[in-house]
Amino acid sequence: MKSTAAANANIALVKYWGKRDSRLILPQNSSISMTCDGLTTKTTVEFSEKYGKDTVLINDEELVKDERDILGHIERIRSMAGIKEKAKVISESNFPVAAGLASSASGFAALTLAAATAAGLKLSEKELTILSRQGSGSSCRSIPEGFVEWHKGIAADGSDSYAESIAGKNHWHDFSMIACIVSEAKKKVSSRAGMAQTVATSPYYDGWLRTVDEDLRKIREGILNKDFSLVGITAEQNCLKMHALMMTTRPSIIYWIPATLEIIHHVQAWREEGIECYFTIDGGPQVKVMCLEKDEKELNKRLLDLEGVKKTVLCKPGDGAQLIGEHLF
Ligand code: 2P0
Repeated sequence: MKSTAAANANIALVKYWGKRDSRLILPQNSSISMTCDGLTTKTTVEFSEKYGKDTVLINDEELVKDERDILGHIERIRSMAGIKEKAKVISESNFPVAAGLASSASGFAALTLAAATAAGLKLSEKELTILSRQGSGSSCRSIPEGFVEWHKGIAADGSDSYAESIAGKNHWHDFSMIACIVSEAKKKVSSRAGMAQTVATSPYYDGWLRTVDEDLRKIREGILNKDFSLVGITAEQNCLKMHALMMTTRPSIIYWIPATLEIIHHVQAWREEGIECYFTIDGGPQVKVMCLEKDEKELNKRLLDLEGVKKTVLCKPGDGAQLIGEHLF
């Protein structure tokens, strides 16, 4: 009753921002992301009678304040499997947690696969995405490989709200994403709270919903045809629309710091100079720069030369969640 899984974070090209059901975690709109090979979480789960309670260790820190309801997710899996044993969970990520680099996505995806397997459940990839979604929405997109669409679904029970790969990890190796870390501080407003506040108060939320299907269509077409300009322009615009929602929410949510804006301005200037690149930003200050492989080295060097950039991680379309043989305990 012990299993270990590895899952990569995913970065959305069309963002998930807003729920229609917060208990089942059902989104208002579909979203598309890339599963990123450089941002990985490994998680070992063991269910055993020898444990008197559930314990969770994330990056060497014991879970005290369970803000993401990780214990609720373990209980969900335990009750699906019909077992009683308590769990020991150890999880390690190779990138900063809780600063807007999709750590909850890779974390919940790895936890879901490891815990479901340790509990004896035999689930298809689609079933795993539905289960992981109930822990944290965007984590369902970290189960499949490469470029992934999370279909919002229409059923009230969430049975058709799942994620699937629309192009595998080898489909477009030329596509690169440079994740720039500009701050390792924990964010002040969680995505969960931020998106609820947005749906309730941003005057532009209707506009987001009216235009998101067009963004999804363009991103799908761009990925399938490997049309970098179409993907880049659409993803950057979609990111700016999401941040405009955040900024116009009451109270306003501004995740950007000066270094975020510094990168935005440089990306635009480099593009004018002829190096094609685009940015996207999630619920935090970090910026992910999209480019083609031929420009990756030069752009990475330029990004590292900027004062506010502490570190970069180069990402390619990566593997979906997988079981691995090496346990963390
Ligand atoms: C995304 N984000 O599509 C968007 C863009 C952040 C900005 O999905 O409440 O941690 O657990 O479903 O998945 C972050 O939201 O929220 C997120 P819950 P989650 O990647």
